[in-house]
Amino acid sequence: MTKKTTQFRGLLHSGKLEFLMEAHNGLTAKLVEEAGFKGIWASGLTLSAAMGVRDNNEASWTQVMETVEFMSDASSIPILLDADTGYGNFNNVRRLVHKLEQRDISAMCIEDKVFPKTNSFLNEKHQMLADAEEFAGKIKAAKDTQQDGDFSVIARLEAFILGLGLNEALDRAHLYSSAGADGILVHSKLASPDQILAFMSQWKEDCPVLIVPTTYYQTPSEMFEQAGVRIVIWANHLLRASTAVMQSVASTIRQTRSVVAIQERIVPVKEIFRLQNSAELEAAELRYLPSEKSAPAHPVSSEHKPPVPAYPMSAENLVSVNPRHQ
Ligand code: SPV
Ligand code: MG
Repeated sequence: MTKKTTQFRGLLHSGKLEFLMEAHNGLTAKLVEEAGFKGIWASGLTLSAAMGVRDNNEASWTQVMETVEFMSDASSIPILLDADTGYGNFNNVRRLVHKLEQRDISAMCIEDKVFPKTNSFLNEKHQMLADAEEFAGKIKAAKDTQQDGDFSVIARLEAFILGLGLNEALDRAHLYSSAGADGILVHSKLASPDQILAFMSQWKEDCPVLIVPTTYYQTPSEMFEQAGVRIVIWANHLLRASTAVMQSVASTIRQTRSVVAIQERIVPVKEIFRLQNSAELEAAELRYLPSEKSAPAHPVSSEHKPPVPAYPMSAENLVSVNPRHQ
């Protein structure tokens, strides 16, 4: 099996347009992989939203790390972590890279803003750009720290987000690329792809460009491909999709005092068991738990017997009830 870091590097340099899909926990990481995507964007926005906090570094970096570890365990495709500003200065970035490598996270993206960051789509007044040299130092520190040559460090340009022009964006991109960045994420919050296309027309370096077309989503992907973009990131769509469904389902159940109306719209419990790979545990139980033959010689007294369920357990709701596991 190709290392995840090598898989991610393969996406950066495949020579065609590739796509990353957002995930924010182990379950969504698995769904992204099952949908056929070749990589995952661990979005700061959706990780924090799923934790019930704001995208302002309210979740600590170790809390983020814990979640991406679940995501990595639940999937076999590479993860690009949206690591905000790197959670501090170059020294925090060094420790971050060390910890990401331990958790088999293939790549991280850091943005040239000041900690604590504010989501790029929120109030422009609260966005503060980092000093370019200081940010380049973080990139260098990350590249010097990584042990796996294929771990990737993506530098994210926030110049357009702050209303600065193409020259500022290009100057910074050249600086970050010469500091060792493996890719440049150009962010824009316009409804049109104009800033991205203008950047691409001037970008001649052999350093792949990534984009996040959340606001200019109507642009056909072919246009990005023709412009030379290497990776498109669908940054928040699973969280937004599930939020819409959860709001509607919760409200219907509350209003009808029943789940009948939504039963057909939700997955059966056995689908959740499949996603959790419960079958593997069943097989492991047969292998590792004592067999029926080696059960205790003295029968268990009736007062210790498990209670008989008061309702019929349908196969729809339960994979099995294994008495040896009770
Ligand atoms: C994220 O998904 O957290 C991003 C992209 O950083 S954005 O929300 O557009 O800033
Ligand atoms: Mg983010």
